[in-house]
Parts: sequence; C-alpha cells; structure tokens
Amino acid sequence: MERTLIIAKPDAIQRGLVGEIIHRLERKGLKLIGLKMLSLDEPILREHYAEHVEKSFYEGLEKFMKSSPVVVMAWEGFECTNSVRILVGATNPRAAEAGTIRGDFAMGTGRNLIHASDSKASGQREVSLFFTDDELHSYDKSEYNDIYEPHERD
Ligand code: IDP
Ligand code: MG
Repeated sequence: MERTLIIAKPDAIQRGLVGEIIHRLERKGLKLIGLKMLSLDEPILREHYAEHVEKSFYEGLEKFMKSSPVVVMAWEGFECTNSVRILVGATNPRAAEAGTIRGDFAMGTGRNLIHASDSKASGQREVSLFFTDDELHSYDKSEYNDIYEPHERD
C-alpha cells in the first residue's frame, strides 16, 4: 500500500493543531503506521528539503523547522499521497481552498503548518528518511471493508 510522510511543523505544535491534523487524516480513512516527536537538525533538513536548499527561502525555512520539535507521521492508503495533498491544500495558505488544512488554519507560506509528500516516490523516500523499519507498524484496519472496494485494498 502507498505510504506518505506528514510533518506537523513547529507552527502546528505552537498553535495546538497537531490533533486537528491527525483527526482530518484519520477521518479520511487513512491508516497511521508511524508517529513520533523529534527535533530536526540541519543534516536531515538539508536532505529532506534537498530540492529547495539553493532557494532564497531555504535559510528561513531551516531556521523555522528547527524552532521547536515537530511531529512526524507515516500514513498508508490507496493512492494516499495525492489525496493527502488535496486535504493539505496549496503551499501558499492564502490561496488554499477552504476546507483544506492550510486553507482553514494558515496565512503565511512560511508558516503553512504541515509538510506532505508530493509524489508516491517522494513519499517512499521521505518515510524511510524519518522512520526505521522497526518504527513502522503493520496491522489490519477493520474499517477497511467500509472504506475501500476489494481491489483498492491490495
Ligand atoms: P509544499 O510544502 O506545499 O510541498 P514546497 O514548494 O515543497 O511546498 O516548499 C516547501 C516548504 O518551503 C513550504 O511548505 C514552505 O514552508 C516553504 N516555502 C516554499 N516557498 C516559500 C516561499 O516562497 N517563501 C517562504 N517559504 C516558502
Ligand atoms: Mg514539497
């Protein structure tokens, strides 16, 4: 099953929105397979945000991501990366649709509450960057019969 990485960023921790983020992903029908709180350092941020390291906003982004602990989560679901990006909303929260996490709760592009993997391949890469195999849990989710058709559960 496809996996995707979510980070509740320092602004979500400060504003008490971690529960809201988890709630939205849970009620969508996604399966939580890993979760931990940690403080990010420069090496992991440079790797995670490799595509942005040369950009003008990177220095501010790194400083912000180190400003308090974050909560990282691995979620699983059929074609979950794309569905999660739709729930999360546009990078600039002022342009994000109402009903999305960023659209409902954020205003600043550099304070957009949440990271979500942007493709199936980056989901796979990012989940293994933040979690060891031992930290990822395999279990049956009884609700799946009511969430998916049989061919979507494989
Ligand atoms: P995404 O988080 O929606 O995938 P990316 O383009 O991958 O957006 O950018 C990664 C993160 O870098 C954003 O979530 C945001 O926190 C920050 N960022 C991106 N563009 C800007 C900008 O123009 N100014 C400030 N921060 C930015
Ligand atoms: Mg991105």
